[in-house]
Amino acid sequence: MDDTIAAIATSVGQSAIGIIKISGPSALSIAQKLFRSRKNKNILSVPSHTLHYGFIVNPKNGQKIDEVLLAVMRGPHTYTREDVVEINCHGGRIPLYKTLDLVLEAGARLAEPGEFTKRAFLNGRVDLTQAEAVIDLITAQSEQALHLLVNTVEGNTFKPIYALQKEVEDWQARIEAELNFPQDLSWSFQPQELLAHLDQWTKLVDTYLNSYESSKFLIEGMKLVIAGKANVGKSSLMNQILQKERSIITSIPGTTTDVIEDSLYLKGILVRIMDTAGFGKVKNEIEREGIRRSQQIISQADLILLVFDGSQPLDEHDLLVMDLVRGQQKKVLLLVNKSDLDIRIKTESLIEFFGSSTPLISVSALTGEGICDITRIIADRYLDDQPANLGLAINLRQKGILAEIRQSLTALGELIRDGQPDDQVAEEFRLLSRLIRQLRGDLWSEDLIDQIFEKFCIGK
Ligand SMILES: Nc1nc2c(ncn2[C@@H]2O[C@H](COP(=O)(O)OP(=O)(O)OP(=O)(O)O)[C@@H](O)[C@H]2O)c(=O)[nH]1
Ligand SMILES: [Mg+2]
Repeated sequence: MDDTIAAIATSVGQSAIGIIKISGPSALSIAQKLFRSRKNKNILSVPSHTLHYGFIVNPKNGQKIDEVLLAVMRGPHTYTREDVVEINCHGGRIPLYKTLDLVLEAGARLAEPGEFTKRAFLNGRVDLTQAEAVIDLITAQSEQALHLLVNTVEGNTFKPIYALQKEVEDWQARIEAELNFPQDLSWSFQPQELLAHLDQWTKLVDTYLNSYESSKFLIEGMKLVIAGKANVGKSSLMNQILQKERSIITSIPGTTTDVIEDSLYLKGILVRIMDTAGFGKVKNEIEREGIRRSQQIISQADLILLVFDGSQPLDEHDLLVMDLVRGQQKKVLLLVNKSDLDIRIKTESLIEFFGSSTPLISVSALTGEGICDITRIIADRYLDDQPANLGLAINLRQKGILAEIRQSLTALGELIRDGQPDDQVAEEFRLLSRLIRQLRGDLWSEDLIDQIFEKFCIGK
């Protein structure tokens, strides 16, 4: 980290301004080489956190490149804790890239994706969960997600878990002391006391784990896939839900050959809805590829709307999709379409196949009957407000570690109930405290850090 990095921090197109960010020990001296202040100020000696008007000038030939405002911020009170200069250029491709070129020629290195935030982490300004929340904040898909993530960026979301670490370490010390001086074959404290703590800790961790899915929807949106046999009315339902003519509908089976995507907001959450090619007798290469794509999209769904034609008994193609969907172990909403016609499907066999907790709605894409029920059930059953109310947003990495913490707590409970003070209990406590440190990023590996930060955009 002894080199100086630079990147364009805003998206490049046509905009009022565009910002080039420079961070590192030479940030100020690089700026000094390129910047001509109107009042002939020396950037190396201006006070920190000040803004200066002037021009970026090519030092080789004195040519003016752009009219800019230059922000000078000396470490450690900066995003990276290093010296930072931000050049506010005009927001076109040419002024931005030309200025960046000069910055690089003057001694900076082009930053990797996420490298500014990585430095903020490595320099101890933020912990890993805060850094991760920065990525999610940039891509967040709902206003609720924004509130949750700002909370994490500020460092509040995991405070209760970090507080738990202190308690865990106190107990660990106490237990290790007992093992070092075993006067007795039983604990010097009441096991009930520790069990009560374990219970409390488990409840806390469960609150986080239970928030994972809904907070994921808030941050990334929900992927809703409409699947089923050919000609059952998938595209008609897609259009009804969206209230627009998005997919092509015909009476010919195999009309939809590719995945058609659109989106809508339910409870302020982005729902990405995907219409797929129906399963049936494959007549050509196009349909075969369509079905392959349907299978692929089904495997990525958060919720599958599985559509049947209510006017026909189930046939082998329905069964094929049913098997495929059940095998995925995904959330499913069963839609029996064409309720305006005579119903010949046996809905009992569907319920038997998917279990009675899987919701089933009778709908008609032709008359619009039941369409409101689809969106209501999705909103009520799958998009709950819990994480927003609790202020919790957790990502997949954090969920993985929290699940391990949960397991470790269960294992500890069992060991304590078994009674004897032994080394295993101490070992489990050590594991617990290690896991919490991993969560916060006190323990990390190069690979993990690379994996996390490469998801960032350049300039962040
Ligand atoms: N009576 C009636 N007909 C419907 C209903 N929904 C769809 N249809 C008709 O069923 C046929 C197929 O509809 P689509 O929406 O194209 O069906 P699909 O499942 O997308 O078909 P593929 O794309 O071929 O897999 C069309 O003729 C629709 O008009 C309904 O609720 N009632
Ligand atoms: Mg279709």
